[in-house]
Amino acid sequence: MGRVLVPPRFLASAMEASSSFVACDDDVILASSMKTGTTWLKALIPCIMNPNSGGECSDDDDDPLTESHPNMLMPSVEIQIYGENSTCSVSDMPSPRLFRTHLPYPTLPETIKTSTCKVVYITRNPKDAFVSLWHFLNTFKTAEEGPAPIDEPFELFSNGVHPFGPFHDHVLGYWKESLKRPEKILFLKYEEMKTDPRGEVKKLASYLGRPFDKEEEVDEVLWRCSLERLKNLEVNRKGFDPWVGAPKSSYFRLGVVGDWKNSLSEDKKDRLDEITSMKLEGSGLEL
Ligand code: PAP
Repeated sequence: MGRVLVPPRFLASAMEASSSFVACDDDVILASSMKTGTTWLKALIPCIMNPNSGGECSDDDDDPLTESHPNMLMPSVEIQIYGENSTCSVSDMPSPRLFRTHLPYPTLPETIKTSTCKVVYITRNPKDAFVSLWHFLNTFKTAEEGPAPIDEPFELFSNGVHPFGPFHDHVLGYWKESLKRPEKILFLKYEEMKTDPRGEVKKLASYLGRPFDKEEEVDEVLWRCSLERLKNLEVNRKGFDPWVGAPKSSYFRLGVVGDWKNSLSEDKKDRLDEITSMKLEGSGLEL
């Protein structure tokens, strides 16, 4: 897998997924680098694709989000499907199947690229993605240990040592492909979703071939998938993700654009901004 860094315990399953997963034409694949707002999409996409179960105007009883953490609704190809404790069988999944992946574009299973399945990519300002990751990693620390100092993870992130490959390379891989094949990859930014959630969710639904008929449906889906609602659902408040071992609640934190300001020094901000402008130069992408 080239120089892509995969957490050691997921290396075998990531390689297996990369070489063995066979996509169907009507699959939807959600791709992202870590901590870019994927969980919002893990809720939105199932809601849009299955409007009769928790989508438009149905009550909480029919809403899969009240029963399952969003990680369950869009299982990860490299961790949940091919991982050691896999409980998901791809062949039993009803169509259209919904998956997510953190694999970088070059290592995506070939049939994801060659079939007509749709890929939704979400990204975010690297400073916010890094700070979100740091908070997430701290949820593995005990109260006695306290949060890890930010310097070391910052050095690693800045040097491209990041789960599933350097952040900027990950984004650029999908960005370049989305320019070549906009019908294949919908490229979304977390900041734009926060600024114009209605517009972005309508764009997402149209791309998925499930445009909304009524404005009320958009409101309903946005409410069902809102951070405030998901954070407070019983199913997301207690227990641990069985694959990664993280508290289920750790996928829902602040959701604020620019939260990096509360954790990064001016020096760190300048360093990451410099790396970002150097990496993205000439790509037409701004983060
Ligand atoms: P993952 O890579 O482990 O799947 P991911 O969901 O991409 O994580 O990132 C988590 C971020 O999305 C958190 O951001 P924060 O740390 O800056 O707060 C989390 O709060 C945010 N998030 C999760 N669910 C939602 C949602 N429904 N709406 C908006 N933001 C959300």
